[in-house]
Amino acid sequence: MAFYFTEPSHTFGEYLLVPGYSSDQCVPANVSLETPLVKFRRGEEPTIKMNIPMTSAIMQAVSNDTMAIALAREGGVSFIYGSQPPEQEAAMISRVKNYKSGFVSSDSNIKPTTTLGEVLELKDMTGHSTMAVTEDGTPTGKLLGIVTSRDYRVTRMGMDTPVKDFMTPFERLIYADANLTLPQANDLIWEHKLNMLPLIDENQRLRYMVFRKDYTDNKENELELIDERKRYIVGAGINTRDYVERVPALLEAGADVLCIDSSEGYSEWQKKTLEYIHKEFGEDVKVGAGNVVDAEGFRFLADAGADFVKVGIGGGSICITRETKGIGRGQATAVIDVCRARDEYFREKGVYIPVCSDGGIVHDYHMTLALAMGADFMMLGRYFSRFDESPTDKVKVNGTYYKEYWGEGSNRARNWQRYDLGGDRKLSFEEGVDSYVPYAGSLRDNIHISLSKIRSTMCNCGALTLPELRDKAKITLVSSTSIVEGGSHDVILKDKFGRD
Ligand code: RVP
Repeated sequence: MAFYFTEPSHTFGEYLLVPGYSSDQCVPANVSLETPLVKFRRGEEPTIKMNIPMTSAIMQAVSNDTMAIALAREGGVSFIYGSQPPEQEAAMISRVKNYKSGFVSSDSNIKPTTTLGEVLELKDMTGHSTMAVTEDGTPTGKLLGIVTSRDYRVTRMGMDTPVKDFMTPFERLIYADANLTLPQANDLIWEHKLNMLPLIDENQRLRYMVFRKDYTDNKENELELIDERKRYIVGAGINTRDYVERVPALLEAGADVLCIDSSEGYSEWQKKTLEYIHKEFGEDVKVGAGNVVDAEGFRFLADAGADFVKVGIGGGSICITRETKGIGRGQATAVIDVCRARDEYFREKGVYIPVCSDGGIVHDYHMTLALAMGADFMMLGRYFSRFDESPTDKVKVNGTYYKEYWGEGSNRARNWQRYDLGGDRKLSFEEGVDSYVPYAGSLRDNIHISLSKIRSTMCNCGALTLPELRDKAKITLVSSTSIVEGGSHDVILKDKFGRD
């Protein structure tokens, strides 16, 4: 006879936190959101920790190198999507690892023969008025001069005037060596009252530009997540099919952590993948696995060597797995069950395997609930897809901006490796949709608001760290009537007033 769980499947929206005692030390500024990313033994420290409990989803519409840099800057980790050829994924990893904060590659490049008319066109297109003049017009060509909007007067000069007649030539430029550190570059900018400092190599080839206007951005972010060589930490998605070829390429490019990306992870495929990687590349290569939704699935992946375990089936905003296949579990119930299994495993074996709650976060308070229920960190797709840094197009519909967001199991992504069970090597049916989400602006602005809500709620619960939140949280299920009570009710909102 089938096994029946005694408890129904619940999701985050069905729970609330009940406040606990807050001392006068319980203020948001004292809250730490530090959390382990990979497993560690009792009494030891994990080799990778995050400063905020957020990772971005292994999805085409979410995690590329731009997202990874922006998120690492705030203290979290992106997992670059694996549904692309290994060399392309490795190139994204390598761009993150080689990124130098504050050092910008030139995006407006001209030659001495470029005309004023072409300069103006380029300025309209990029929105940037500072342009590097290189011998061959490439971003890394020999630097011959700089053009800014102070170098020309549109009303007095012919549109066919060549750049070489009005640029500031190399001999009159203040420039510096590409090996300069950011603080040194900023000092030069201040000393010489420059708007931009070009950095060149020993052959006078342009490497980077450092802008005065970026100064406040360039100051170190105290939560940024960097390795021992001060490079941003980045993760990479892999699958259970081409790991023999993909994993070495990603490691070579500098990936700090890998994660097997699968809609259902309680399988021999995952065990084989984990075993192969750890045997071939050693235990120092960290690999997360999943997704599972119960204690049994967790135990299986823990024994197979997973460095963290990802939880969630069918809860993703773009996911239709539950509708198409009838498998899954309410995200809150799944997190609670798996976290209990993680704690048991820790008591028994002395090994702590972090749990990631993946998918289904709609409101910021869902994040706090996931953490209170035991998740060490979250993986978010829809949340990050709305920001400037996601790789998708921003579109305007009826005066409102949206970003595109599609599932890995949609016909658009066709990530069959994520869903394949050893069958036809193709996506036999869709498990995801193609959609729009409201555009929300920059990652930094949004993340700061979400994190300040988490810190504030933690203070209400009397917790200054995530382990303390798990210990102290008092959580209640809510009735459907009290959910209505939770929003504004029995008033007419002013922005609706007077409309039909
Ligand atoms: P959400 O944050 O609710 O948008 O969910 C993102 C998660 O949904 C991903 O991390 C992944 O686990 C899952 N996903 C991605 N594609 C699909 C699909 O096409 N069904 N699901």
